[in-house]
Amino acid sequence: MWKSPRQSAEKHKGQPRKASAMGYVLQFPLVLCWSLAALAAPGDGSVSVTNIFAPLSTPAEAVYEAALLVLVICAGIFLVVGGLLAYTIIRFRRRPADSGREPPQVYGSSQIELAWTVVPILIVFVLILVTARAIYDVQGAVPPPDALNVTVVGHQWWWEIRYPTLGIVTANELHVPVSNPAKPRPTFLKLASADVAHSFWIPQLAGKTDLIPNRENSMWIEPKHPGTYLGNCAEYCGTQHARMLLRVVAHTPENFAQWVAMQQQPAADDPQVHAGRALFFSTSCVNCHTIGETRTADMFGPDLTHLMSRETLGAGAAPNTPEKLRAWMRDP
Ligand code: HEC
Ligand SMILES: [Cu+2]
Repeated sequence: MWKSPRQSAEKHKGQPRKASAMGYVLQFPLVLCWSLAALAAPGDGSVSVTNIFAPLSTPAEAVYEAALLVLVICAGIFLVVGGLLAYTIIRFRRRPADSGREPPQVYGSSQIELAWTVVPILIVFVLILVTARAIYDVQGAVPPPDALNVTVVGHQWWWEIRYPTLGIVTANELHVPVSNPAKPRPTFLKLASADVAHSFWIPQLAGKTDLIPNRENSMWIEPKHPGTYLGNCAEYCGTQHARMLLRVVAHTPENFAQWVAMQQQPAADDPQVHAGRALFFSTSCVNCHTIGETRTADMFGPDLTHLMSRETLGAGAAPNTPEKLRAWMRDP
Protein backbone atom coordinates (compact mmCIF):
# COMPACT_ATOMS: atom_id res chain seq x y z
CA MET A 1 0.00 0.00 0.00
CA TRP A 2 1.21 3.48 -0.79
CA LYS A 3 2.23 5.59 2.19
CA SER A 4 2.98 9.26 2.29
CA PRO A 5 6.43 10.19 3.57
CA ARG A 6 4.83 11.48 6.75
CA GLN A 7 3.03 8.21 7.39
CA SER A 8 6.19 6.20 7.02
CA ALA A 9 8.12 8.68 9.14
CA GLU A 10 5.55 8.21 11.91
CA LYS A 11 5.82 4.47 11.64
CA HIS A 12 9.57 4.61 12.12
CA LYS A 13 9.40 7.16 14.92
CA GLY A 14 12.01 6.45 17.60
CA GLN A 15 14.20 4.29 15.40
CA PRO A 16 16.73 6.38 13.51
CA ARG A 17 16.93 5.71 9.78
CA LYS A 18 20.04 3.79 8.94
CA ALA A 19 20.21 4.10 5.16
CA SER A 20 23.17 6.29 4.22
CA ALA A 21 25.35 6.98 1.23
CA MET A 22 27.67 4.29 2.59
CA GLY A 23 24.77 1.84 2.64
CA TYR A 24 24.18 2.38 -1.04
CA VAL A 25 27.88 2.00 -1.82
CA LEU A 26 27.90 -1.30 0.05
CA GLN A 27 24.81 -2.47 -1.80
CA PHE A 28 26.49 -2.03 -5.15
CA PRO A 29 28.58 -5.23 -5.10
CA LEU A 30 25.44 -7.16 -4.13
CA VAL A 31 23.54 -5.78 -7.09
CA LEU A 32 26.48 -6.62 -9.32
CA CYS A 33 26.62 -10.21 -8.04
CA TRP A 34 22.91 -10.56 -8.60
CA SER A 35 23.29 -9.37 -12.18
CA LEU A 36 26.15 -11.78 -12.81
CA ALA A 37 24.16 -14.67 -11.33
CA ALA A 38 21.28 -13.77 -13.64
CA LEU A 39 23.79 -13.65 -16.49
CA ALA A 40 24.79 -17.23 -15.79
CA ALA A 41 21.15 -18.34 -15.98
CA PRO A 42 19.55 -16.70 -19.02
CA GLY A 43 15.82 -17.12 -19.68
CA ASP A 44 14.88 -20.66 -20.62
CA GLY A 45 11.38 -20.04 -21.88
CA SER A 46 9.74 -19.44 -18.52
CA VAL A 47 9.30 -15.96 -17.00
CA SER A 48 12.51 -14.13 -17.72
CA VAL A 49 14.57 -11.80 -15.60
CA THR A 50 14.85 -8.25 -16.90
CA ASN A 51 18.50 -8.56 -17.76
CA ILE A 52 20.25 -6.62 -20.53
CA PHE A 53 23.09 -9.17 -20.39
CA ALA A 54 20.89 -12.04 -21.53
CA PRO A 55 19.45 -10.88 -24.89
CA LEU A 56 16.93 -13.23 -26.49
CA SER A 57 15.81 -11.28 -29.58
CA THR A 58 17.61 -9.91 -32.63
CA PRO A 59 17.67 -6.15 -31.82
CA ALA A 60 18.63 -6.86 -28.20
CA GLU A 61 21.52 -9.02 -29.43
CA ALA A 62 22.81 -6.21 -31.68
CA VAL A 63 22.67 -3.73 -28.80
CA TYR A 64 24.30 -6.24 -26.45
CA GLU A 65 27.24 -6.90 -28.80
CA ALA A 66 27.94 -3.19 -29.28
CA ALA A 67 27.60 -2.59 -25.54
CA LEU A 68 29.93 -5.45 -24.69
CA LEU A 69 32.64 -4.05 -26.96
CA VAL A 70 32.31 -0.59 -25.39
CA LEU A 71 32.44 -2.18 -21.94
CA VAL A 72 35.58 -4.19 -22.75
CA ILE A 73 37.40 -1.20 -24.28
CA CYS A 74 36.44 1.05 -21.36
CA ALA A 75 37.50 -1.63 -18.87
CA GLY A 76 40.87 -1.81 -20.66
CA ILE A 77 41.28 1.98 -20.48
CA PHE A 78 40.27 1.92 -16.83
CA LEU A 79 42.86 -0.75 -16.01
CA VAL A 80 45.67 1.07 -17.86
CA VAL A 81 44.89 4.50 -16.38
CA GLY A 82 44.09 3.16 -12.91
CA GLY A 83 47.15 0.91 -12.96
CA LEU A 84 49.54 3.72 -13.99
CA LEU A 85 47.99 6.01 -11.39
CA ALA A 86 48.37 3.44 -8.61
CA TYR A 87 51.92 2.66 -9.69
CA THR A 88 52.90 6.34 -9.72
CA ILE A 89 51.32 7.07 -6.37
CA ILE A 90 53.15 4.20 -4.70
CA ARG A 91 56.47 4.35 -6.55
CA PHE A 92 56.92 8.10 -6.22
CA ARG A 93 55.37 8.65 -2.81
CA ARG A 94 57.02 10.99 -0.34
CA ARG A 95 59.73 9.32 1.71
CA PRO A 96 61.44 10.45 4.93
CA ALA A 97 64.79 10.68 3.13
CA ASP A 98 63.44 13.07 0.47
CA SER A 99 65.42 16.27 0.10
CA GLY A 100 62.31 18.41 -0.47
CA ARG A 101 63.68 19.71 -3.78
CA GLU A 102 61.42 19.84 -6.84
CA PRO A 103 61.91 16.84 -9.15
CA PRO A 104 63.23 17.46 -12.67
CA GLN A 105 60.51 19.07 -14.84
CA VAL A 106 59.79 17.63 -18.29
CA TYR A 107 58.39 20.03 -20.89
CA GLY A 108 56.79 18.60 -24.03
CA SER A 109 57.34 15.19 -25.53
CA SER A 110 56.10 14.88 -29.09
CA GLN A 111 56.01 11.10 -28.89
CA ILE A 112 53.88 10.92 -25.76
CA GLU A 113 51.57 13.69 -26.95
CA LEU A 114 51.14 12.03 -30.31
CA ALA A 115 50.37 8.71 -28.63
CA TRP A 116 47.70 10.10 -26.33
CA THR A 117 46.05 11.91 -29.21
CA VAL A 118 46.15 9.22 -31.87
CA VAL A 119 45.25 6.21 -29.72
CA PRO A 120 42.00 7.73 -28.34
CA ILE A 121 41.06 8.89 -31.86
CA LEU A 122 41.45 5.36 -33.15
CA ILE A 123 39.43 3.95 -30.25
CA VAL A 124 36.62 6.46 -30.78
CA PHE A 125 36.65 5.73 -34.49
CA VAL A 126 36.24 1.98 -33.88
CA LEU A 127 33.38 2.69 -31.47
CA ILE A 128 31.68 4.98 -34.00
CA LEU A 129 31.83 2.33 -36.70
CA VAL A 130 30.56 -0.47 -34.47
CA THR A 131 27.75 1.69 -33.04
CA ALA A 132 26.71 2.96 -36.46
CA ARG A 133 26.48 -0.58 -37.75
CA ALA A 134 24.36 -1.72 -34.78
CA ILE A 135 22.05 1.29 -35.21
CA TYR A 136 21.74 0.61 -38.91
CA ASP A 137 20.98 -3.08 -38.32
CA VAL A 138 18.26 -2.25 -35.80
CA GLN A 139 16.69 0.91 -37.20
CA GLY A 140 17.15 0.17 -40.88
CA ALA A 141 15.54 -3.28 -40.72
CA VAL A 142 12.86 -3.73 -43.39
CA PRO A 143 9.80 -5.71 -42.20
CA PRO A 144 9.52 -9.04 -44.05
CA PRO A 145 6.07 -9.67 -45.61
CA ASP A 146 5.25 -12.07 -42.77
CA ALA A 147 5.93 -9.54 -40.01
CA LEU A 148 3.23 -8.95 -37.43
CA ASN A 149 2.19 -5.30 -37.05
CA VAL A 150 1.11 -3.98 -33.69
CA THR A 151 0.32 -0.48 -32.45
CA VAL A 152 1.17 0.35 -28.85
CA VAL A 153 -0.27 3.49 -27.25
CA GLY A 154 1.12 4.65 -23.91
CA HIS A 155 -1.37 5.97 -21.36
CA GLN A 156 -1.00 7.20 -17.80
CA TRP A 157 -0.45 4.40 -16.62
CA TRP A 158 -1.09 1.45 -18.86
CA TRP A 159 -0.40 0.17 -22.36
CA GLU A 160 -3.02 -0.02 -25.09
CA ILE A 161 -2.14 -2.75 -27.58
CA ARG A 162 -3.82 -2.97 -30.99
CA TYR A 163 -3.46 -5.49 -33.79
CA PRO A 164 -4.99 -3.55 -36.71
CA THR A 165 -4.76 -6.45 -39.17
CA LEU A 166 -6.30 -8.94 -36.74
CA GLY A 167 -8.99 -6.72 -35.24
CA ILE A 168 -7.73 -7.28 -31.68
CA VAL A 169 -7.44 -4.71 -28.90
CA THR A 170 -5.93 -5.60 -25.55
CA ALA A 171 -3.83 -4.05 -22.80
CA ASN A 172 -0.53 -4.45 -20.97
CA GLU A 173 0.34 -7.82 -22.52
CA LEU A 174 1.81 -8.02 -25.97
CA HIS A 175 1.32 -11.50 -27.43
CA VAL A 176 3.56 -12.39 -30.36
CA PRO A 177 4.67 -15.53 -32.21
CA VAL A 178 8.28 -16.69 -31.85
CA SER A 179 10.41 -16.23 -34.91
CA ASN A 180 12.52 -19.04 -36.26
CA PRO A 181 15.58 -18.33 -38.42
CA ALA A 182 14.25 -20.42 -41.34
CA LYS A 183 11.03 -18.39 -41.47
CA PRO A 184 11.57 -15.11 -39.61
CA ARG A 185 8.46 -13.54 -38.15
CA PRO A 186 9.47 -10.42 -36.23
CA THR A 187 6.89 -8.09 -34.69
CA PHE A 188 7.02 -4.44 -35.77
CA LEU A 189 5.61 -1.92 -33.33
CA LYS A 190 4.22 1.53 -33.95
CA LEU A 191 4.53 3.57 -30.79
CA ALA A 192 2.30 6.50 -29.89
CA SER A 193 1.16 8.24 -26.73
CA ALA A 194 -2.25 9.43 -25.56
CA ASP A 195 -0.85 11.88 -23.02
CA VAL A 196 2.79 12.30 -21.93
CA ALA A 197 6.09 10.72 -22.96
CA HIS A 198 6.49 7.05 -22.03
CA SER A 199 9.14 4.54 -23.02
CA PHE A 200 8.72 0.94 -24.15
CA TRP A 201 11.40 -1.29 -22.69
CA ILE A 202 11.69 -5.06 -22.56
CA PRO A 203 15.40 -5.44 -21.75
CA GLN A 204 15.79 -8.93 -23.21
CA LEU A 205 14.02 -8.13 -26.46
CA ALA A 206 15.21 -4.68 -27.61
CA GLY A 207 16.50 -1.29 -26.53
CA LYS A 208 14.19 1.44 -25.25
CA THR A 209 12.02 3.49 -27.57
CA ASP A 210 10.00 6.48 -26.41
CA LEU A 211 6.27 6.92 -26.99
CA ILE A 212 5.82 10.62 -27.66
CA PRO A 213 2.58 12.59 -28.04
CA ASN A 214 1.87 13.71 -31.64
CA ARG A 215 4.63 11.57 -33.02
CA GLU A 216 4.85 8.00 -34.23
CA ASN A 217 7.96 6.02 -33.36
CA SER A 218 8.67 2.46 -34.36
CA MET A 219 10.72 -0.47 -33.18
CA TRP A 220 10.73 -4.24 -33.53
CA ILE A 221 11.30 -7.36 -31.52
CA GLU A 222 12.08 -10.89 -32.57
CA PRO A 223 11.97 -13.34 -29.67
CA LYS A 224 13.15 -16.80 -30.63
CA HIS A 225 12.08 -18.76 -27.54
CA PRO A 226 8.54 -19.06 -26.19
CA GLY A 227 8.14 -17.47 -22.78
CA THR A 228 7.13 -14.35 -20.90
CA TYR A 229 9.45 -11.37 -21.08
CA LEU A 230 9.08 -8.62 -18.51
CA GLY A 231 9.55 -4.92 -18.98
CA ASN A 232 8.26 -1.56 -17.88
CA CYS A 233 7.79 2.04 -18.81
CA ALA A 234 11.28 3.54 -18.82
CA GLU A 235 10.45 7.24 -18.89
CA TYR A 236 9.10 8.92 -15.76
CA CYS A 237 5.50 9.67 -16.73
CA GLY A 238 3.77 10.69 -13.51
CA THR A 239 3.04 9.45 -10.00
CA GLN A 240 2.11 5.89 -11.00
CA HIS A 241 4.97 5.44 -13.44
CA ALA A 242 6.41 2.57 -11.39
CA ARG A 243 3.09 0.73 -11.80
CA MET A 244 3.26 0.75 -15.57
CA LEU A 245 4.62 -2.71 -16.15
CA LEU A 246 4.60 -4.53 -19.41
CA ARG A 247 4.92 -8.14 -20.50
CA VAL A 248 5.54 -9.76 -23.83
CA VAL A 249 4.32 -13.32 -24.22
CA ALA A 250 6.04 -15.15 -27.07
CA HIS A 251 4.05 -18.17 -28.30
CA THR A 252 4.78 -21.03 -30.63
CA PRO A 253 2.98 -20.37 -33.97
CA GLU A 254 0.16 -22.81 -33.04
CA ASN A 255 -0.41 -21.25 -29.62
CA PHE A 256 -0.33 -17.78 -31.14
CA ALA A 257 -3.04 -18.78 -33.64
CA GLN A 258 -5.12 -20.06 -30.71
CA TRP A 259 -4.62 -16.83 -28.78
CA VAL A 260 -5.69 -14.80 -31.84
CA ALA A 261 -8.82 -16.92 -32.35
CA MET A 262 -9.72 -16.54 -28.67
CA GLN A 263 -9.21 -12.74 -28.70
CA GLN A 264 -11.30 -12.39 -31.85
CA GLN A 265 -14.35 -13.90 -30.20
CA PRO A 266 -17.02 -11.35 -29.31
CA ALA A 267 -17.70 -10.45 -25.70
CA ALA A 268 -19.59 -13.11 -23.73
CA ASP A 269 -23.35 -12.58 -24.01
CA ASP A 270 -25.05 -15.43 -22.17
CA PRO A 271 -27.81 -15.11 -19.55
CA GLN A 272 -25.30 -15.74 -16.74
CA VAL A 273 -23.50 -12.46 -17.34
CA HIS A 274 -26.49 -10.30 -18.27
CA ALA A 275 -26.78 -8.63 -14.88
CA GLY A 276 -23.12 -7.64 -14.81
CA ARG A 277 -23.27 -6.48 -18.38
CA ALA A 278 -26.30 -4.28 -17.70
CA LEU A 279 -24.57 -2.83 -14.64
CA PHE A 280 -21.43 -2.09 -16.66
CA PHE A 281 -23.40 -0.28 -19.37
CA SER A 282 -25.59 1.64 -16.93
CA THR A 283 -22.78 2.99 -14.71
CA SER A 284 -19.78 5.18 -15.27
CA CYS A 285 -17.53 2.31 -16.43
CA VAL A 286 -18.64 2.68 -20.01
CA ASN A 287 -17.32 6.25 -20.18
CA CYS A 288 -13.77 5.04 -19.96
CA HIS A 289 -13.81 1.34 -20.87
CA THR A 290 -14.91 -0.55 -23.92
CA ILE A 291 -16.24 -4.05 -24.43
CA GLY A 292 -16.35 -5.64 -27.86
CA GLU A 293 -18.85 -3.76 -29.98
CA THR A 294 -18.47 -0.45 -28.07
CA ARG A 295 -14.82 -0.28 -29.07
CA THR A 296 -13.60 3.07 -30.38
CA ALA A 297 -10.24 4.40 -31.45
CA ASP A 298 -10.05 6.72 -28.50
CA MET A 299 -10.05 4.94 -25.16
CA PHE A 300 -9.33 6.29 -21.70
CA GLY A 301 -9.11 2.92 -19.95
CA PRO A 302 -8.15 -0.61 -21.06
CA ASP A 303 -10.47 -2.63 -23.28
CA LEU A 304 -12.18 -5.15 -20.99
CA THR A 305 -13.57 -7.62 -23.59
CA HIS A 306 -11.14 -10.41 -22.70
CA LEU A 307 -9.95 -9.03 -19.38
CA MET A 308 -9.81 -12.49 -17.81
CA SER A 309 -7.27 -13.68 -20.38
CA ARG A 310 -4.72 -11.28 -18.90
CA GLU A 311 -2.29 -12.28 -16.18
CA THR A 312 -2.30 -9.02 -14.27
CA LEU A 313 -4.59 -6.12 -13.39
CA GLY A 314 -3.77 -2.46 -13.78
CA ALA A 315 -0.58 -2.90 -15.81
CA GLY A 316 1.06 -5.32 -13.41
CA ALA A 317 -0.29 -3.75 -10.20
CA ALA A 318 -1.72 -7.10 -9.02
CA PRO A 319 -2.24 -10.66 -10.28
CA ASN A 320 -5.57 -11.08 -12.05
CA THR A 321 -7.38 -13.31 -9.54
CA PRO A 322 -11.08 -13.03 -8.58
CA GLU A 323 -10.14 -11.67 -5.11
CA LYS A 324 -7.80 -9.03 -6.50
CA LEU A 325 -10.33 -8.10 -9.15
CA ARG A 326 -12.97 -7.56 -6.45
CA ALA A 327 -10.52 -5.51 -4.43
CA TRP A 328 -9.71 -3.45 -7.53
CA MET A 329 -13.42 -2.82 -8.18
CA ARG A 330 -13.94 -1.61 -4.61
CA ASP A 331 -10.89 0.66 -4.61
CA PRO A 332 -8.73 0.85 -7.72
C1 HEC B 1 -12.50 7.78 -15.28
C2 HEC B 1 -12.29 6.67 -16.16
C3 HEC B 1 -12.65 5.27 -15.62
C4 HEC B 1 -13.85 4.83 -15.12
C5 HEC B 1 -15.14 5.62 -14.95
C6 HEC B 1 -13.67 3.42 -14.81
N1 HEC B 1 -12.38 3.04 -15.11
FE1 HEC B 1 -11.63 1.18 -14.91
N2 HEC B 1 -9.80 1.86 -15.46
C7 HEC B 1 -9.51 3.14 -15.89
C8 HEC B 1 -8.11 3.24 -16.18
C9 HEC B 1 -7.36 4.48 -16.67
C10 HEC B 1 -7.56 1.97 -15.92
C11 HEC B 1 -6.08 1.55 -16.06
C12 HEC B 1 -5.44 1.68 -14.71
C13 HEC B 1 -4.02 1.17 -14.69
O1 HEC B 1 -3.66 0.25 -15.44
O2 HEC B 1 -3.24 1.68 -13.88
C14 HEC B 1 -8.65 1.12 -15.48
C15 HEC B 1 -8.52 -0.22 -15.16
C16 HEC B 1 -9.59 -1.07 -14.93
C17 HEC B 1 -9.49 -2.50 -14.81
C18 HEC B 1 -8.19 -3.31 -14.97
C19 HEC B 1 -8.03 -3.57 -16.43
C20 HEC B 1 -6.74 -4.26 -16.83
O3 HEC B 1 -6.65 -4.67 -17.97
O4 HEC B 1 -5.84 -4.38 -16.03
C21 HEC B 1 -10.73 -2.99 -14.61
C22 HEC B 1 -11.15 -4.44 -14.45
C23 HEC B 1 -11.63 -1.84 -14.57
N3 HEC B 1 -10.89 -0.71 -14.76
C24 HEC B 1 -12.99 -1.94 -14.39
C25 HEC B 1 -13.84 -0.82 -14.26
C26 HEC B 1 -15.25 -0.92 -13.96
C27 HEC B 1 -16.03 -2.22 -13.78
C28 HEC B 1 -15.71 0.36 -13.91
C29 HEC B 1 -17.14 0.84 -13.54
C30 HEC B 1 -17.55 0.47 -12.21
C31 HEC B 1 -14.58 1.25 -14.19
N4 HEC B 1 -13.48 0.49 -14.41
C32 HEC B 1 -14.67 2.61 -14.27
C33 HEC B 1 -10.40 4.17 -16.03
C34 HEC B 1 -11.74 4.14 -15.59
CU1 LIG C 1 4.82 5.59 -18.67
